[in-house]
Amino acid sequence: MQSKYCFIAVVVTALCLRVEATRAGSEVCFPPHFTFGVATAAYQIEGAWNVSGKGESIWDRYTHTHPERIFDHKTGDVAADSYHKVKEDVRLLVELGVHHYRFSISWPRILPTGLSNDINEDGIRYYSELVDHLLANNIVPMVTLYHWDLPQSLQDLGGWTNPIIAEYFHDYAKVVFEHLSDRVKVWFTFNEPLSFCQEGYGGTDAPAGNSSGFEDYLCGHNVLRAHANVYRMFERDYRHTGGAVGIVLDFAWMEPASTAAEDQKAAEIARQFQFGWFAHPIFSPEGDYPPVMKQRINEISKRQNFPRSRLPVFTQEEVVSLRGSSDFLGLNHYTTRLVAAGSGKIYPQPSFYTDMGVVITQNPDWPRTNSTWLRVVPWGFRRALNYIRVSYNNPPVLVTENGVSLPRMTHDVRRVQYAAGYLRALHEAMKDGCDVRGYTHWSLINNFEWTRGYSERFGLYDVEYASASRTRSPRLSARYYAKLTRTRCLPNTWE
Ligand code: GBH
Repeated sequence: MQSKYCFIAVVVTALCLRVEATRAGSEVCFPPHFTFGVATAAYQIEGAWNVSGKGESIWDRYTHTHPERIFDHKTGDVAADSYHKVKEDVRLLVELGVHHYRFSISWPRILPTGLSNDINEDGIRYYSELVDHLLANNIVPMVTLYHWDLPQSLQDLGGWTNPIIAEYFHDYAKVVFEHLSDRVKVWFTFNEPLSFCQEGYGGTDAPAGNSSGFEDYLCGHNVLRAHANVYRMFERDYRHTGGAVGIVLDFAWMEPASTAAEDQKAAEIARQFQFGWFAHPIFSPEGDYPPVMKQRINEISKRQNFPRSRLPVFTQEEVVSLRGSSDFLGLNHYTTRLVAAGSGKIYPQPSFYTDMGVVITQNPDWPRTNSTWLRVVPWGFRRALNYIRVSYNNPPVLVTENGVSLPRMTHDVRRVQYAAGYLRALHEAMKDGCDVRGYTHWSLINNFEWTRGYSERFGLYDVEYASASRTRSPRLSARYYAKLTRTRCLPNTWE
């Protein structure tokens, strides 16, 4: 009799332990100092494009002069009107319980002509108040100095293709540090140089240089020089404020299309062209551009009858100054691509894609979203993070953007699933040994998605663009994210 009860007790205990174990096993929790936040960018949310002394940016000019290039002929003239709704936006951040907020400063709002001899005090006031509101609510401000809205007057001088811009960017950064470095401790120089150099100077984003394989490399070169200038200036004059400076790079994982050796090699070439272009000069021990990039562009330039490589060359001094010029890596990651070996055909016309010489696709079986370029592939995130760990000696990484666009809806279950899937992959990468310090969801609110206008919606909060007050309302994903920020564990349910 006794042994029978004993047996039952053992079974019950075993079952209980098992339930406990599965619960513990399914719990995905992040360390106590892991920081959760959301991100936005000035031109995408602020509006007030010509208010209180702000100068014209290249995106103002582009949307006004080329409405046909923007979905539905939209502009960021008013956008989500965040210039007038700072307090309300901070209230949303408080509701989300985020630990940090990543936003960008509009260069022409602070320096209307782009040059530091003429400072627009109202621009300083706007960002200074935003920082104060954040700090008053225990939210760490993280500031991007450049998220694509170059002062038009500097574009008139050639923008990022003119080497002088490295000095003007330095002067602009100094003005910002001078006014905000007492309160802002986390800085990013650039958001996604790959995107704005390649699509802005090599393609059809503003300023639409449309000169792939030429102006995109000039842009990248000057952006890197500008980054190093600012990092070294900060190190010298502002390190005592206790702040840190990094750069934000975008990295879609490049998966070989097959196990064939040529496809494996092609994928690595793609990683070097799309990520190494900016990561190698800063994060590799050798510095400078990736060897494969230098070699391919040099060779193809020669075959196209150019007297020298279309990829500019750094001086030894620049190589040294760039090497190690980032306290951490800001990583924007959304999706994964498949890479196969290319035909090797070389056209007389320069092109970034011919230089890279591979074929990039996506697997049609991967779930689609509302952005043609974005398919849901969480495992690619883990691979990208591990690639960074192995290639660049495990730098501290802050995920500065990750998110998904969906049709307009309040009950956005798929956004919750996207975030949960990518955060699980991130958690796995941390178990692999990747030094990831935080995660930032793109985006707080629906915003102006560049040439896609308002047709792609990434917000945890919806914005009613048809109303003058641009009413914000939380989606299911906002409620989910609020649970996550409070516990630092992935919620098991989203209701
Ligand atoms: C981020 O870039 C931006 O930093 C942010 O401003 C933006 O709002 C967010 O994405 C969401 O779009 O030629 O069709 O393949 C993400 C990276 C976006 C760069 C899409 C490449 C490819 C367009 N990329 N782009 S396509």
